[in-house]
Amino acid sequence: MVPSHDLAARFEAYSDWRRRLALRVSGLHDWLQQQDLADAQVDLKVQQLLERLHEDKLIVAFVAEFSRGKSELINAIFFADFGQRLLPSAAGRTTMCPTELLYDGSRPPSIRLLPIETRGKDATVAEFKNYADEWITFPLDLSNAEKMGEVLSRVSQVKRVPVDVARKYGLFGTGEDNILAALDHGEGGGVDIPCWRHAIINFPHPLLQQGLVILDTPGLNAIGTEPELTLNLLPNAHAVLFILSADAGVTKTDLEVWDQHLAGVDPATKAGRLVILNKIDGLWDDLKSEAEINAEIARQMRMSAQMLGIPASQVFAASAQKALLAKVNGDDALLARSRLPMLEASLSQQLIPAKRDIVGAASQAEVRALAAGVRTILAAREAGIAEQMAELTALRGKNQDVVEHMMERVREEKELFERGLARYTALRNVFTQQTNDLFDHIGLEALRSNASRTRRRIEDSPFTKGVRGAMNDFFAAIRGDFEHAARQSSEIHDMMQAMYARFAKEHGLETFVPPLFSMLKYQKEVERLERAYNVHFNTLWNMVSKAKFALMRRFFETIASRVKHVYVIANRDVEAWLRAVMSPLETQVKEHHLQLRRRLDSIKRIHVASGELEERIVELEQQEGALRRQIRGLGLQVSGIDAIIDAPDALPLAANA
Ligand SMILES: Nc1nc2c(ncn2[C@@H]2O[C@H](COP(=O)(O)OP(=O)(O)OP(=O)(O)O)[C@@H](O)[C@H]2O)c(=O)[nH]1
Ligand SMILES: [Mg+2]
Repeated sequence: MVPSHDLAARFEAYSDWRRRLALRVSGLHDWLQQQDLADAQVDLKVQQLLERLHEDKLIVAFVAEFSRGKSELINAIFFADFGQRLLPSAAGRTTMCPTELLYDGSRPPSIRLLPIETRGKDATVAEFKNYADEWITFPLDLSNAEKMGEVLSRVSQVKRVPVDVARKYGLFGTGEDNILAALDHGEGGGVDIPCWRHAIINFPHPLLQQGLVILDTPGLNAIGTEPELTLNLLPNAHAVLFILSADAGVTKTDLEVWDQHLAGVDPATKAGRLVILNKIDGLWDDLKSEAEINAEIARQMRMSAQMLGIPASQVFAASAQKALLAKVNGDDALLARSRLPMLEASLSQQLIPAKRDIVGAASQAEVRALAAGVRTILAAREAGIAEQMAELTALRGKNQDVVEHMMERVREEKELFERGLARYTALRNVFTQQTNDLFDHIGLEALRSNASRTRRRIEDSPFTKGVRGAMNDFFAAIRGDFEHAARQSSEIHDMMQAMYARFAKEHGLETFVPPLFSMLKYQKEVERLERAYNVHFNTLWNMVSKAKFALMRRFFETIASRVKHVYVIANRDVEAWLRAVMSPLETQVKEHHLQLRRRLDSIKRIHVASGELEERIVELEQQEGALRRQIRGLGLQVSGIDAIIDAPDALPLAANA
């Protein structure tokens, strides 16, 4: 299976680039270890960076009303090399639950299914992902295409249940009588509901192996009732493809799906939102000229852009079905006519370079920070050697008295510094107190109690006003906590800055300006969630009546779990920042102390045997040379990494065309 088309080629080039970058970063780490310059902090940072490069994911989601051809389009874009239809695609409602396609090498090829009954519990799909026993797993036999198709068709499974049960799971509300009517089997026979709430297909396709994640979503029947999709899965996707069908145009329900899932999306993240007018083969008419057909397709594309309120450049036409057929049969003329290659080219051009830039800039910043830390140590060592050298050179031809006097001076300096260490210890205590206070506000414990307070209030007063009030207070408390944390972190910053200045002035340590910490990113993310909540609250509220309570709870749980995610990241970042602010001082203090001891030692030795002086000077010169080589070596390592990050894509020619 050699992916031959543009998107696959670009994606492969991107993965290759990540691999080369990771190799270079490992190279830097090896070098630091050889040079005895890697401490636990460096090891940890490198390991985290490598993990991130390795696990980097690119998520592409497909959203539409049912039967627009989402699953077929996925088959055509990503899985044609497989020579068959991988995902079930058929008339009527086919995909019944959100389906992720990915590859996790630590598991065998399989499909994992989360039973619909889990909707009766509070936890979100993201949380259920941590509990393997909640899922039902079926292995995939890669050598048997037919059997595999059968297993994958489980995403279409439905079962008949009484209407009440469907409502209990929050699947249908009174506003959705039209859907109920369509699914109702009459005579008290109940309705068909999806068997599964979520599916994860673990499949070793080359693109998935490289970190691509595809999200196929079901049409109208389940959409809108799983808040997770709108609040979590879709905002996290790097690209969302919205599919229309040329035989239906933009219908009322298309607009509903669009409004609910794509219209409210942050303009900042709107990049990577494409609209596809599918099934254009329906317009192919042997009695019309190619020009007439193209004019009709162009007209429909313009209209769709207008109705959805997006630039025409973001609308594409395609025939997923013909594209799949063309790829399987190697029919280039049909493939061109299906227009899929144009869509793929645009998707990869919008998606992959942007992703590469983000990953490149983040990696570069981390490597630079790492190198800066090492450079500080090397610079301190260099300064120490220079000082010793000056001291010893001054001793040339001097008598014992002078040496003694010199020794006394260094000894005094050392004692003074050791007294200064008491201040350092006191500072550490204040630092710990302030850090604790910071985590009291933005730690997970704070969030947990805020969430359970809100949960109780929603239960006590499950009416619009009560729920709204509880939710508003929930967000207000979070805002307050982040504001407090922002003030606290800036206090820590100022205190540390003063301390660095003082150590620099009194003991000649390297001046270091600790970086500032900004909470803005997390505050913005929480604001985004609050906006999403405001947008969806009314829709949800009006849509459901009997199932309102179950749905509201799940809605809240989804939001709470997104907020928790923000907290987890904020906590991780704050911890890294605190280390970055404190550890240079620790290192400097340790190094400086060591220097003083070394200086004292070498003068002591010279005091005992004056012949040692010249030998000691030569030794220092050698050390200085070695240090300079290390500094140069570090520079070379870093520029090797920069070269990979800044290099243009090494794409095969065909893919560049
Ligand atoms: N003529 C034509 N039919 C298509 C095309 N793409 C998909 N179809 C057909 O449309 C029907 C629905 O396709 P699916 O891929 O199942 O659509 P979906 O959007 O995944 O639908 P749900 O899973 O139900 O939400 C199937 O019968 C496909 O064969 C196309 O480009 N041209
Ligand atoms: Mg489908």
